[in-house]
Amino acid sequence: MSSRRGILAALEAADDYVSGAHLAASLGISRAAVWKHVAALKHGGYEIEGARSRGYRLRSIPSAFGESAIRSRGVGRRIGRRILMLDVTRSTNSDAMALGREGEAEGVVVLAEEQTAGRGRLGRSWESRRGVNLYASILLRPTMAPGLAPQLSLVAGVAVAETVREEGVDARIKWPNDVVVLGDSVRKLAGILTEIEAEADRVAFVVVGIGVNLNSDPSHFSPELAGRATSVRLELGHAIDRAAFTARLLRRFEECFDAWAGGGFAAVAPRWRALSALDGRRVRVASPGETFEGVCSGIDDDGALLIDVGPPPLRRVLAGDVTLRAAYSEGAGSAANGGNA
Ligand code: BT5
Repeated sequence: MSSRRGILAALEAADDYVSGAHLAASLGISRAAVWKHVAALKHGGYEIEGARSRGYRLRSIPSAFGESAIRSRGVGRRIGRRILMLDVTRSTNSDAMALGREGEAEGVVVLAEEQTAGRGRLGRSWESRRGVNLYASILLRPTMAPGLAPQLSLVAGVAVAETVREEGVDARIKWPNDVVVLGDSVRKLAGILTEIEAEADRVAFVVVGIGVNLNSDPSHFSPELAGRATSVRLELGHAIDRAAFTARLLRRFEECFDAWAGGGFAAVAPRWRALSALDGRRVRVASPGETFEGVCSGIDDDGALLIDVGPPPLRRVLAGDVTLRAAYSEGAGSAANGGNA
């Protein structure tokens, strides 16, 4: 048995802490080597607590996260008809775009344990810690004009937020594509990146990329994200089964996507509005070429953000970033203070 498996076996057999000295002696290795193996196990998704005077305690083992584990929880007929599980990749969105170019049919889902170049919008990056979260990209072939692609980010936002809420987290949607938890600050739980391949007036295919922080703990986030990111586990205090979550998310996404395909964004907009994090709030909008402030008045039936800037009419924003002007606990917007949307 390798030292690493020996450590794991000893931790699994014990109900309580096992001292580093005991592990080292029983395996004939140094305490520093024990520490290194424990670090590697944690990297692989094992939750191991370390207490200086007591040693190590195994809290949970990584649950199986792969095609069969997801499929056994039930996925829909189309989204997830093929699931490609990668260990490490640069970006699942890039992989799904490549599959789209190769002619792959709608509904393939690319997943990865880790992304080394996970992408956000506008050249931003998505921190993609190994083994703990969800990184998924869905290939779609809707018949639509290229200009409607941003609506699919909104549709995915509804699917993600509703699935996270099912777990018991009061998640909300921050236009256009963030799923957040509101408290003293706005903490981002998930992000969505929709990319398209289009000819002049017709979309060839769309990739909806979804990153959800499921089991990250604070030490997994870079200093820049401290206080600005959270995970389902951090909100609930217990680990999330990634395969079960993924299956539920794919089913819900399929249902939302079908509603959108049949009735346009108007068919999904009420669900989006019920979860909006911004309504009634003073916000700053940075849209291409211009930055301005106003009070958020919700979204239009085509997905445009509506901003009250004083004199009518409301401004319609089709692309950009929005930041809250006041700490969330201040002010009194309709969605604030744990409203029960
Ligand atoms: C997004 O962009 O939020 C879209 C993120 C999409 C990620 C998925 S993962 C699967 C698929 N493959 C990819 O390569 N991408 C997709 P944006 O709105 O631009 O937000 C990016 C910003 O979010 C960053 O600049 C950080 O401030 C913050 N951020 C980065 N990683 C984060 C994380 N893990 N959790 C919370 N916030 C994060």
